[in-house]
Amino acid sequence: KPWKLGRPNPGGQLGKAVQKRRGVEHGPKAIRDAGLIERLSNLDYPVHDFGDLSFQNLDKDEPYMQVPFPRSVGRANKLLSEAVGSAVASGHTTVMLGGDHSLAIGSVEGHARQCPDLCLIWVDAHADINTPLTSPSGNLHGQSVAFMLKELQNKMPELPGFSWVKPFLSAKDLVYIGLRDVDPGEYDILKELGIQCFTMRDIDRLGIQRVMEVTLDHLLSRKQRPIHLSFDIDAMDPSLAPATGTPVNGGLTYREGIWITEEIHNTGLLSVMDLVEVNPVLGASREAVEVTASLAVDIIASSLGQSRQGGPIAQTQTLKDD
Ligand code: 5AB
Ligand code: MN
Ligand code: MN
Ligand code: MN
Repeated sequence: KPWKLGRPNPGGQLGKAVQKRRGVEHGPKAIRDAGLIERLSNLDYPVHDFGDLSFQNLDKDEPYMQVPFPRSVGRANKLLSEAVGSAVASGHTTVMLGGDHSLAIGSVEGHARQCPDLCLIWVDAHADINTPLTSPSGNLHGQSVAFMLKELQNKMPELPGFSWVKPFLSAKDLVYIGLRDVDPGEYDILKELGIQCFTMRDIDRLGIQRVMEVTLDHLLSRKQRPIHLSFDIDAMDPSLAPATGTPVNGGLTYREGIWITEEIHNTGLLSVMDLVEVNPVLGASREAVEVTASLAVDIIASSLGQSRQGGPIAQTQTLKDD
């Protein structure tokens, strides 16, 4: 199966509240410069790079409540939704590079239009499930999941620019991995909806192998269906991924990150993945940017079948079973 790569980027337009965080729109270039296409080509699949989508900042895009530039971000996500939808429709496993995590709204929505029964694995230090009413910052990259969930429909105000997004995902079809910085309003939503969450504490307690076993069982035991993996690089420990906007100490180790992606690959059901929040402007040095981008390449390659054991992972497991 060939892959399509899209690389959209509404990061820089998120306005005053996050102006110091500018630069996330350069994430895709950093990931490409770290050798993504070559690495995926080594996996023996045809790779199609569809280049960047280009997004415009709309004039007179006044904040709605605290949310800056809602119309521009809404429009960018609509374009992205269409791009991801058509890549999926033509049978490709699709990788979306960000940019900030608000892009998951378009990416998952476009995927869900083609695959209404998809499930979502959200790997992140943050839950990104604030509504515009609970958000402490107003920032849309902390609200993406709230736009998707059917159960939150009556808690979401009509945000200008987002009228095209109708909630499409049930709380039971979502699992979080890596959480360690959850806002009070988010905590209430996660509890009320009974969403399956594996915080860093759960990973310490259970081990990553068990976490993935329960995750995949929760999502796939009733039926096999397409997986959307939304991977925020800040899920990884800041020592491994320093060039990102909202680093939080005590994140995933390199091996935990790779284990998660190998297990997802092994299902054979990965359909779309997002890799977001690499911000080259925030790296303290060139080296900091390079390690972050090269980690992103490792995570994507592992999700798409790069093995630590030589051959394809699934094949090596068969050998072991013999
Ligand atoms: B990210 C915070 N919860 O809503 C908020 O990086 C941070 O996509 C959100 O996970 C972080 O502003 C968003 C405080
Ligand atoms: Mn995120
Ligand atoms: Mn995050
Ligand atoms: Mn962010």
